[in-house]
Amino acid sequence: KQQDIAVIGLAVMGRSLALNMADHGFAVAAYNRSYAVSEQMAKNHPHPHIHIYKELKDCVAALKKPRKVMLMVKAGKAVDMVIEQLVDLLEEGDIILDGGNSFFEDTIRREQALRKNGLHYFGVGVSGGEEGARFGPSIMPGGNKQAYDKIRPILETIAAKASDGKPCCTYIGENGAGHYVKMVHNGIEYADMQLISEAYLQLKYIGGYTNTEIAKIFKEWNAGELESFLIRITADIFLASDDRSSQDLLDVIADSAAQKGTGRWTSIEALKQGVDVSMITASCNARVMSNLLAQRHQAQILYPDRKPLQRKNDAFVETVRQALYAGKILAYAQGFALLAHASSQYDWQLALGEIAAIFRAGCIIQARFLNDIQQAFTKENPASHLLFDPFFAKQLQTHQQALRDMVAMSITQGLAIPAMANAVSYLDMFRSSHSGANLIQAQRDYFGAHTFERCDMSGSFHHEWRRDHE
Ligand code: NBP
Repeated sequence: KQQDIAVIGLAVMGRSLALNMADHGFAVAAYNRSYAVSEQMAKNHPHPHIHIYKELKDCVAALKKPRKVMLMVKAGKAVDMVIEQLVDLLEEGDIILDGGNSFFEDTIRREQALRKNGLHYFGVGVSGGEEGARFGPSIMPGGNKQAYDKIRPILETIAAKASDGKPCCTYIGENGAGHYVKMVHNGIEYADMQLISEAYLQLKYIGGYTNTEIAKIFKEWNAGELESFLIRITADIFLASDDRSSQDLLDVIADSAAQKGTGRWTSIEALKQGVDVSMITASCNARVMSNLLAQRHQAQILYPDRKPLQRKNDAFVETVRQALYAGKILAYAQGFALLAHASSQYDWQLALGEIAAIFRAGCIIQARFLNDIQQAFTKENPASHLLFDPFFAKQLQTHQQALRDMVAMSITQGLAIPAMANAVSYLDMFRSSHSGANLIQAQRDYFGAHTFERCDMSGSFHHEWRRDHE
């Protein structure tokens, strides 16, 4: 029997995706560079629809035409190495899909190169970790639109299904669009996680709540407008106890966070595009600073912590909740603003509403309020920015005071809340009638004759500043 699709790379993600495809009845040809990994998979996860091949050429030869080969190998040069091997084994019209976290510029380059060989190349963002890949991820495919129809049945079948039954997979755009959207998804994920950890610090060090109490608070939050995968798993995290000590597990986990790079890519890309994603950047920096454990320890002596306050009451918890929700709206608004800008920059015609829709299940940032974002961007004449949408404008009008209060309280208390602080600054820059840029223009003209524009007449002006103070 001929195989429907090949999965190359059988580490955690490839294995899970292959099993997911096989569960849905697709015949999967599976291959891993190190055969021992393949054997391990055959032993631990045998499946009647998965056929394992020792040689890549045999794996490819077993495929129905046009052949579909999905790469789930480490992002970077491994992808180029596998493509190089595949080029000789594939023929015109065949399709390579890269399901890893590849940098979108690499995807643009690879798509262009393979097009010359008559091959279709899809950069496919896959979110949801192992669990998502195994039982239904959110999938963001970018590549040739006509060729999408050939891979659509497989991708849409294995994708997560949102509450309305729709698959969390949709054609995103040409070349690197899918990986771009995945990158921004991860950037938003960074900001969302940072906001949640700031709310945790506030509940603990201003509110004086215990982990068990915070778990209960998060459970309650998850029944309302904050409902999301991240809030749900965080509630569980507060309840886990350490089996090596009698402490809560969270309290023995080292306070220093790692990063693999997709958040940083988002931040660098946004700077290049001239789009403000300050909350994502702040979240990357928070992880960077968290790693300076020795320095932080030393600085503690010079600048000690304030004594935790005991603001334990329901009104305080509600203020934290509203601050978190307002922060979350602003973080997603920044991410979607970057997508909107990139869409025209790269000529991708990104459908922001569709993108919000496929984030509703399967992925790490899945959240109830993505339904509202979807609606905001799919209505007739959608707003140019999420903060102009009437629903979100109303939400922020009612919740922004809580965000300001929590930022002020945290700063007074000496708690690091970079995402929330940047959320307030972003909102204030966004809505400000006086940004201070008039003074900056004057300074630029003073020292560099950069010229300035006037409010009352058009044209470009220069002033001989030095004379004023001589
Ligand atoms: P890894 O990113 O750890 O990659 C391991 C796989 O790459 C193995 O199959 C390995 O084969 C293969 N590989 C390497 Br390394 N170099 C190779 C080469 N030169 N030629 C052929 N194969 C090579 O696996 P993963 O964690 O399953 O992730 C796969 C992709 O999915 C990555 O891009 C990752 O960023 C992305 N992703 C991961 C997650 C997650 O939660 N883990 C979520 C979303 C996306 P070997 O066994 O022979 O070394």
